[in-house]
Amino acid sequence: MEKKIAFITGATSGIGRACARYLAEEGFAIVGCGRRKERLEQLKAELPSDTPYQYLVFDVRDKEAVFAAVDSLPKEWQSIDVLINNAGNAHGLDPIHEGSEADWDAMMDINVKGLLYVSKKIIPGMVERKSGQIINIGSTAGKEVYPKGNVYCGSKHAVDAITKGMRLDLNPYGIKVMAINPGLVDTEFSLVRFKGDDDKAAQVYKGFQPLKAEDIADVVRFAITRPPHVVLADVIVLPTAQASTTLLNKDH
Ligand code: NDP
Ligand code: 8X3
Repeated sequence: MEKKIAFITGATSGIGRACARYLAEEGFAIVGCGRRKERLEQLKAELPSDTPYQYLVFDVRDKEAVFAAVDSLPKEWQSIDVLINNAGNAHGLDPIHEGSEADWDAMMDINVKGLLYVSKKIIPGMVERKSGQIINIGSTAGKEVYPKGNVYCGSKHAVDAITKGMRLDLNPYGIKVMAINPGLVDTEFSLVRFKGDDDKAAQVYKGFQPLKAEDIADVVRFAITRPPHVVLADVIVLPTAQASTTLLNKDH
C-alpha cells in the first residue's frame, strides 16, 4: 500500500465518520469500522474517489469478532499507521442508584474493553515497525464528573488513564499516543444515550452552538499531520459556550 492507512472505529456516524472523510482528504487509505454495514458501504461514496477503502463490520464488545475482523484485512492493509479509537457512546443518564446494569455493561464493554481489544490487535504491529500514531477519543467526561454521568464518566476516565499508560509504554518505540477530549458535539451521541428519544436528544444541544463532528475531525487531522517530533498529547476541545461539563452559556 503506497498510502498510509488510518483505521477508524465508529466510522458509521458522527466523529468517526467525519474523521474518515478528513483523513481521506489528507491522503490516507481508510479502514472504516462499525456494526452498521450499510453505512460503512455508503461511506466509500463520501471519500475522495482515489481513496483506497476497506470496511470491517464488528461489535467492539466481541473480542473474537474484533480479532477476526482485523485478521481478515488483506495483507497490504495489515500495517496500520494511524489508529483512531473512537467507537463509544453513553447509555442512559441516571443517578447511580437507578442506573441499569445493561447500560453500565454497555459503557464499560464498548468504551473501555472494546478500545483495548482493537488496540491489542493493532499496536503490536506498530511496536514491531517502531512507528505509528494512536488517537483515543476521550471526553470532558474523562476529565470531570457530572451529575448522573457516573459510569459514562468512569469509562472515559478509564480511557484517559489507558491513554496515559499507552504513552508511557509505547515511548521507547516512537509511537505517538494522543487523546482528543471533546465537549458537547451534536452527533447521534445523545440519541443513543436517550435510547432513540429525538426530543430529549435535541434538547441537549438547544440554546447554544455545539461542536460539529467536523470540528473534532479537524483537530484529529491537525494532530495526525504534525511533524514527527511533535505530539498533541492531550487536547480538550469545547464549544465556546461551554466552560465545563455543567456550565453552559445558553441563550434561554
Ligand atoms: P455517535 O453515536 O454518532 O457515533 C458512535 C460510533 O460508535 C458509531 O459509529 C457506532 O457505530 C460506534 N459504536 C458504538 N457502539 C459500538 C459497538 N458496540 N461496536 C462497534 N462500534 C460501536 O457518537 P459520537 O460520534 O459523538 O461518538 C464518538 C466518540 O466520541 C465516542 O467515544 C464518544 O464517547 C466520544 N465523545 C462524544 C461527544 C459528544 O458530545 N458527541 C463528546 C465527547 C466524546 P455502530 O452503531 O454502527 O456500531
Ligand atoms: C460526551 C460529552 O458531556 O455528554 O462525552 O458527557 S458529555
